[in-house]
Amino acid sequence: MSFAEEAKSDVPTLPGTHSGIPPFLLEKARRAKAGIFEGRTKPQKERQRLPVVPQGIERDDFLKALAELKELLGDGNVEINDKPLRDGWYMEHPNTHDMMTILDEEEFVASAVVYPGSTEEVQQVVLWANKHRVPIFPISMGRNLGYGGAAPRVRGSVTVDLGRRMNKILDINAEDYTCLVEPGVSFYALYEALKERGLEEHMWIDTPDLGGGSVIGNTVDRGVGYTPYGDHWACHSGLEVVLPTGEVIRTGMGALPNNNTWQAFPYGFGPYSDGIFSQSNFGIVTKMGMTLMPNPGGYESFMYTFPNDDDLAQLIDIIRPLRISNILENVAQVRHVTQYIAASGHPRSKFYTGPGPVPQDVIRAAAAETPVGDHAWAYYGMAYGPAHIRAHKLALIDREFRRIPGARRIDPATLPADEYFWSRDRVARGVPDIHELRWVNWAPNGAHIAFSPVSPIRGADARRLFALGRRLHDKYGIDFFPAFCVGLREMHLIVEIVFDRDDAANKAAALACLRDLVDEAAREGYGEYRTHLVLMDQVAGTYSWNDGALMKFNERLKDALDPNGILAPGRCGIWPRRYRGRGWEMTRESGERSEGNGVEPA
Ligand code: EUG
Repeated sequence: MSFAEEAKSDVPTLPGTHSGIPPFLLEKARRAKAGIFEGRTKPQKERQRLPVVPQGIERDDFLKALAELKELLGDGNVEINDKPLRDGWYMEHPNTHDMMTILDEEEFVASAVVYPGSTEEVQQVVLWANKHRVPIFPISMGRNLGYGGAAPRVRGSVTVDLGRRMNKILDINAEDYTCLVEPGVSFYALYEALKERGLEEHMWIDTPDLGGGSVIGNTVDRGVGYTPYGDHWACHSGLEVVLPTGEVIRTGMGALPNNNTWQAFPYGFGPYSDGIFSQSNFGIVTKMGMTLMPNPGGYESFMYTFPNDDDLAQLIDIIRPLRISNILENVAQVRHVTQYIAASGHPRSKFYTGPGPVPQDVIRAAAAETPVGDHAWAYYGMAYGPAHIRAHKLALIDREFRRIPGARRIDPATLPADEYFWSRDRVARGVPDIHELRWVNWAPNGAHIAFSPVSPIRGADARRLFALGRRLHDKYGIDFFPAFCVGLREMHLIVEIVFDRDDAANKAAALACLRDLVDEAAREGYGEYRTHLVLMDQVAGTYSWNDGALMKFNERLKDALDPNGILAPGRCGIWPRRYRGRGWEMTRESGERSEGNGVEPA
């Protein structure tokens, strides 16, 4: 397909394509696609000597091993990655590389992709990888965008695309409010399934800002959504996991044959094993249970704006007691006006063509022209329950928020249908959306990568992180998009850096800025809750208490569970024995090279 054909082809939909858009979002997705391809100039590069062979195996042996894999799973279920790397876009994303790469696109690149169709076939792939000492990298949907997408950490890994053939909703239990899903079930697909069964008024899902991700993938990476069930990991119950040596386990009650509580009681008996399968490389999750939320009997979004950057600290201190006592009930977002303007979907060049970050007076003038009006911060929240219960909570919130001079409650009735507020409204009641994609158009060939530190819900901390982010973004000439996602007793600050992935200088500045952000934040006691492939070693290195005791423990687990080091080596900074001490870690000093110097011979 040529670039022009790709731009013109229609957006794939559910249920025909497991990773497709639900029909109710199709028009919106078409417009998003048109906008993205309008701003795209990046050419496709010629490729050399394919497939990329992972270190530790000779080219001929590798090709023979791939032929054997085809015998095992069928010719059509193994694809060599020997075509030009096509970036696509959110709804038609590649499974071969990071479509938003901050390095050369050939760094985090797969040699081949395999499509298992069952847990047994995942076991076969794992046994094959052990036999040939080939690194494999499992993905569910591959939409972990901003954190590496579908890309493997080790160049030439074989991507195990679980989602393409393992995308069934195995159960929706309308009495217990639970479901059981396979890796290829997106938030879009789960929502559609509830609608199909006429259950969407009865029970809600919890969706991230964008709904195209895998429920399993997002949850095991400890992603966040915006209803009271926003902590996805806390809301899961029960895993089925293929271990790196090929055995299958079920965790929690799943270990009891004929049990009837796998999705209802997450712990079972004995050590709670699930934790080691989140943000790790200790197993491949092939099934997961998830709790669903009962319809609370009403809901009501609200939005407040605050006029000054400096209002942040007071606002966060007001939020803390309200959030901990559950007057503020959901994972809300406190967003800076710069990101609000970017979410208009217009490129940055519409507002400013000079060097460095867009000046704040330009941003503020643009905000003044919007239906929301001029502001520095906006709080997007939702109250749940019947009207009289909401009224009680909303009155308390109103009284508290108005202590900030210049605070304004925005009347939703004044906002047009395509205003960003309504996207937050849908997401906070579990209706997945695609609106959030708009700010990616801020840069031509727009890509994004996140800095995501955790902080207490305290004004002084918010102020410190905001100042740190602003200073380092200014240093590198980058626009600063902070959004605080407020959990129960902590908040995730999400800073997405938007860059032109065809502009080497822009990418280098973004990466240098991120490395400074991680280091300086760690010095002040802030650590990331999740990170991109390129930053995993650095972030893991900040969790260094007691001479790196936690990483030593993780390495012991890794070596015990995966003695040949085949499963996602390097993921979350955990390197198997075969790779250690050979320069595989990526740091500021290692520059942009993702590979080390060989692996220990088999
Ligand atoms: C977002 C939220 C995240 C994250 C990355 C991006 C949304 C940006 C709360 O977690 O990790 C608008």
